[in-house]
Amino acid sequence: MRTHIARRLFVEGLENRRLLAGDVTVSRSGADLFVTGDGLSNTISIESDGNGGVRVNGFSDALAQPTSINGTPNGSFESANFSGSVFVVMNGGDDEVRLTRLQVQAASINLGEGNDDLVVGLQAANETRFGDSVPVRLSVAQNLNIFGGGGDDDIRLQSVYVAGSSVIDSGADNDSITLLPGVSGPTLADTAGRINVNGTLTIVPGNGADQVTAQAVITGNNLVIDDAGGPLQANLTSFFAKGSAFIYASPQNDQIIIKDGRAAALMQIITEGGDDHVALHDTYAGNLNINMGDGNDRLSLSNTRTPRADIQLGIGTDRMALRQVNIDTLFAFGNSGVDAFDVRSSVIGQANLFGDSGYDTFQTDPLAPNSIGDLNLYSIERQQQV
Ligand SMILES: [Ca+2]
Ligand SMILES: [Ca+2]
Ligand SMILES: [Ca+2]
Repeated sequence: MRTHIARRLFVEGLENRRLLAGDVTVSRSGADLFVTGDGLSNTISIESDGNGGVRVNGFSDALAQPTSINGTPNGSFESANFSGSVFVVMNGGDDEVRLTRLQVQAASINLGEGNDDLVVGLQAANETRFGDSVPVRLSVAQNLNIFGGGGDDDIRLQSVYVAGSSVIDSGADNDSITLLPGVSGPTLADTAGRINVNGTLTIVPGNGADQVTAQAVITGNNLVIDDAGGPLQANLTSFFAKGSAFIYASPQNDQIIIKDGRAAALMQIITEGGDDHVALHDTYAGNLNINMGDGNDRLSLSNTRTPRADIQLGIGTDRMALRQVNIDTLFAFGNSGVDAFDVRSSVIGQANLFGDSGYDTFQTDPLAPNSIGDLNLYSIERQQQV
């Protein structure tokens, strides 16, 4: 039995060495481009030919094995006058894919199983794995959809414009989804560099320990992050959702850090169970709704403004810290467990704080006084000046 398995592995080993980076089938059908990888680890770039056409290049992988394009090792597929849609299915293997320097109708990229890497739009300047062509902004006239499938996927968008909506679903396992502005400017004011989705941007990090990093992202409608399971780490800097922002974490220990975030309508953050940490800095929401779920949670809001905040700290030993916030109407509910409500340098029209069961504390600092028009404390056993 053992020799049988050993022989089979040996034969597969030879096969893999010969065809390690596999073959990618590329074809043009009408206006559209179809790219299909095989079960091996393919490395390709899909980009402009610089002359109104499209080009797909194969590259050697990290083990110097060439990726064939339609049977030619490190070959190239070119097609003139391209402005249609791009459909990419990479299948199994650890694929490395880049889509850049194009204006397309719609784009759909399915990375399949394996630990895949995807770069959309601009790439970091020091990357050489896709050759030395200059990557630039990607424009999509309709929808951009990305599926990571199983495996630890690394999905990076940089300087991308989508006139429709976009779904980024990284599937199971430990994925990293990164949305960054162009190298020229790290802010929303950089209209050429930022990520701009005119409809709704939905990010689904799937099961596993996932990281979502976003900077300079603007959505014409909603920004949605909906994690299925496993701890979520989300760092969101300088985003503007012209609709609402919905951030749903998992029953594990999640961390959500927002700096300079803006949601015109509702910003809703639900972290479910686990010991979660949520921090909002320099942020505005038309309506702020935070539910920390059960577990020992920490919530901090600083320099944050909203007409109305509804906060649920859930069961457990929770801490809510407010610094220099401006809230017209605040409701915060501690639920059972020993909770602390720490409020400093804040302007609040009406603050309603419910301790519920447990020995709860309302903390203030005379050196950082608040202006609270109407303070209502319920089931809070202790008021403390720190
Ligand atoms: Ca593949
Ligand atoms: Ca794959
Ligand atoms: Ca995945």
